[in-house]
Order: sequence, then C-alpha cells, then structure tokens
Amino acid sequence: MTRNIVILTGAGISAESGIDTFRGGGGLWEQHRVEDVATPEAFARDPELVLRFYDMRRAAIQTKEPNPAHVALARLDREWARRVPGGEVLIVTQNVDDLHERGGAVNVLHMHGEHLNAWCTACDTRSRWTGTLIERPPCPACGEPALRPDVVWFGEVPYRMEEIYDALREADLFVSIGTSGAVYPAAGFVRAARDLGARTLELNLERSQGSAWFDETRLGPASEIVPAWVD
Ligand code: BV8
Repeated sequence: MTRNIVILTGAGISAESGIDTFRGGGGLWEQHRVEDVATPEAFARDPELVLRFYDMRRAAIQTKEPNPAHVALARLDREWARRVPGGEVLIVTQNVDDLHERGGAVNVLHMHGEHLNAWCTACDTRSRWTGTLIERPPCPACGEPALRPDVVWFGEVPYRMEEIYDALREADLFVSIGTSGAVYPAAGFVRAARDLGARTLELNLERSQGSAWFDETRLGPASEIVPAWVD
C-alpha cells in the first residue's frame, strides 16, 4: 500500500515546455562552462557574466507554460490526501523554474532555489524578482545593491536537506522524473530511498546515470509517461 510518495524532478520535466536542459544536446551547460556561471567563485570573478546568464533564463521561463507532466503531478499532489487519507506527496525539484506551481502543484520543495527569487547578500532577505539583476538594483528590504540569483550554485549547500531526508524516511515510493542523475546530493536520493525501504521508479527520456538503482525504469517523454503513471 503506497501512502507517502517523494517525487524528484529535474530539467527533463520542463524540456517539453521549451526550457533548456543542462546536459542534453544544446543544453545550457554546453553554451556555458558550469565553472563560468554557476559557482560562487564565478560570481566573484565576473558578476556581470553570471547576472546576465540568470537574467536571460529568468526572462525565458516567464514565457513558458507547464506541460502535461507538471499538470499530472499537480493533480496527484492535490488529490492524494483524498485518495489516501493521511498520505503525503512531496515534489522535490532540482529545477529553478516555477512550472510545478503554475501547473497547480502545492507541495513543491526547490532544493536548488528559484529563478524568480533574488537573495540579498547584505541583509539575507529573499524577494520575489521577475526583472533583471544586471543593473544591480537596490534590495527591496535594505536598499543595498547586493542582490544575487536565489539559486544554489555548485559548491553551495542545497536548501531544506533535513526536510528531504525526513520525507525519504517516510516514503513508500520514490519517483525520479527527468533527471540525468549527474548532480549530488539529489542523485543519491534513490539509494537513500532504497536503503530506507521504498520502492523506486524512474520516468525519463533515456536511461540515466542512476538507472541501475531503480526497481523500474519507464522511458519516454515526460508529457506522455508521467500522466500515464499518475492515472
Ligand atoms: C553540494 C542551480 C555539499 C543552478 C544546480 C563528486 C561526488 C559527489 C558530489 C560532487 C562531486 N564533485 C562535486 C560534487 C558536488 C556537486 C556535484 O554534484 N557536481 C557534479 C557535477 C558531480 N554538487 C554540489 O555542489 C551541490 N552542493 O554538494 O554541497 C552538500 C551535500 C549534501 C548535503 C549538504 C551539503 C549543489 C548542486 C546544485 C548545483 N546547482 N542548479 C542553475 O540551475 O543554474 S544543478 C543543475 O543540475 C540543475 O539544478 C539541474 O536540475 C541539475 C541536475 O541536472 P538535471 O536536472 O538532471 O538536468 P540534465 O540536463 O542533467 O538531465 C536532464 C534529464 O532529462 C536527462 O536524463 C534527459 O534524458 C531527460 N530528459 C530530457 N528531455 C526529457 C527528459 N525526460 C523526460 N522527458 C523529456 N522530454
């Protein structure tokens, strides 16, 4: 009996919404070396390059729409407690877009931060931010020109890790959707879930680096195989 489900999503769930993945053909990182744009050192070395990279992506996601995979997960999220009293669904996303929320999901945890938030390095406040940061605008809370993308870079600690491991401890089912299994600690969740007794299912376009750890892998585009799994 499945009561608690933890769902990990990656860039592949947003691919059919027109958002670039990281490591696929023409992926984001192929246009930029990770070291150049997604590390604190890169931001210290060349803040304009980093701010421009994120300004471009922040603008792009606001022109994209959720796809049937986001909508199906949102339906599962909203209906689960009615279908399984006391049951829980948690969507842990590595993605920094807001398509899960715009697809109607509520229980979403952004472990790598969010494009539409800015983080003030002067006062530590996070503010909703849909504009650009390249012009170093003043922080809405303290007025300092100290805003950076509220995104977890390589070498930085992902958000709400304790909460994620608590959910993995309670999970009967761990589902991974649209991720290459290249980035830790997210790539290690499947092993943690297995060790903690959960069944594990992978829904992906192709086999990932972690496929061997899953009880079952279903291959195909998320917009088809996620609704098929939810229903
Ligand atoms: C940390 C925000 C310590 C930025 C991102 C060696 C061993 C273990 C760890 C490390 C190591 N060396 C270095 C590390 C640490 C490092 C790491 O893992 N490096 C990798 C490269 C080896 N990790 C870190 O630094 C992390 N921090 O470790 O802190 C710590 C650890 C534990 C507890 C406390 C402290 C921080 C990592 C976060 C980096 N920030 N994003 C931004 O977005 O600009 S990571 C970035 O990669 C994105 O978040 C992205 O989501 C993530 C993972 O990529 P995917 O989502 O999987 O995307 P990808 O393109 O790779 O794959 C897409 C998949 O979708 C593919 O499989 C494809 O087949 C599939 N697909 C495509 N189309 C479809 C589809 N599937 C279905 N349908 C489709 N249509």
